[in-house]
Amino acid sequence: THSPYEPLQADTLADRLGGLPQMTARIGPPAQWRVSEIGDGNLNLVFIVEGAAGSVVVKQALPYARVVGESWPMSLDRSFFEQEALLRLGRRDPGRLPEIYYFDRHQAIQIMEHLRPHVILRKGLMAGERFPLMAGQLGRYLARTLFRGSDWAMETARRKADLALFAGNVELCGITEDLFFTDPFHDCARNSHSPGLDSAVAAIRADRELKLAALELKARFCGSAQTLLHGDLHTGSIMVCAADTRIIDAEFATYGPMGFDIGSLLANLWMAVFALPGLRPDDEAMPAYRGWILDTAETIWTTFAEEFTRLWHGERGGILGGRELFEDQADAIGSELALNTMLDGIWRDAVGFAGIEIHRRILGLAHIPEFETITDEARRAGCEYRALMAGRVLAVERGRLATIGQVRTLIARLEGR
Ligand code: SR1
Ligand code: MG
Repeated sequence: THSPYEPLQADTLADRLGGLPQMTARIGPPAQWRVSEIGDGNLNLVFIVEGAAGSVVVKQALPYARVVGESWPMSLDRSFFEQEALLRLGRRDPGRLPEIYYFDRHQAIQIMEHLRPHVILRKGLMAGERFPLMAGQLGRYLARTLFRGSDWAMETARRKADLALFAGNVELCGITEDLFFTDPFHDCARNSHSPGLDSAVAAIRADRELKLAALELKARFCGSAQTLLHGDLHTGSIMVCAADTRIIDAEFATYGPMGFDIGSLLANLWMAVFALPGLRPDDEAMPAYRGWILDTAETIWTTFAEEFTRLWHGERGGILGGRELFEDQADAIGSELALNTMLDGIWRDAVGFAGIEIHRRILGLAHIPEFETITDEARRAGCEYRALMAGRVLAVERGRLATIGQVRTLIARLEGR
């Protein structure tokens, strides 16, 4: 028997969790706990609990979408899928996720490592901070989790069981299907946009090529179960400091195409660049910082490709192992052709998904603070407009943008540089 689900509150948390050895062993007796609610995401409650001996983070799913309110009920099961995903992603790239100390499925409560001195990457970028090791760590994280969760690495029984398990995360997967690929491209009640974008929005809704690209990419997202994705890998799902990078918030985990996680992350870095002239119009350091963000995006992709190549040569052994076809006959060219075809496809998908992520963050339900906090409306609409134009090219011309250098040139052209 379980006590009925109840949301935690700062002033009830010590009573509710004070009996757990997983808490007291780490942070000391509940009488000395200080609790603050710090959640600013779209879905969950997040508390920092500090005690005499240390601190932890407590995350609890709400039975509705926090960003909208109780009118949008949302299953608590997402926290079970998040747990299952964190376990797998953590095994595939050890040390890159927070340590989980305790999970209560019925109350949808996770207790985890309090990452310090990390900050949310999105906030770090808005504050102009640099993180020298982050790009390499993220590139390797992407290659290891995406490769090791795929048919290139997993054997049949395990892979099919996982596929069936994560098929259960249907509600959150459905949210991604709608919020990314459909809502932004029609007049949906959940959408909003800056007033200065009215005519751009009308043009987007009449843009058949763009809507076809969104539909093709939606079909790719729904129909390609290449690997276990994080499923929401934007810069708010990454915590970072000078030495370390961690991935959090995996409740949108689903099987999908590898390029989805990569494209979501790159899009958020590119949007950070488009927002800079609005966020810091008079800052002389802005051009150099812009260059650092673009370099970071580039290093993430090149590190991903290098690490993916290393894993391909060293760890291929799953359903699609392919060694019988090439290496037994010493056909190195065949093997390299297969690898390059794979990397080309991942890149093309990533570019397309990045374009869609940009559109949904400016036109859909879930906006981002980089743009939202630009107080001058005209300036804000200008930044968003340039980002939308880039997003359109990324989505529609994803087959023609062969390198990340070409994306950099595109961004510079749209910014008038
Ligand atoms: C109703 S959920 C809206 C968005 O918030 C999450 O962080 C995901 O990005 C989702 O699309
Ligand atoms: Mg999140």
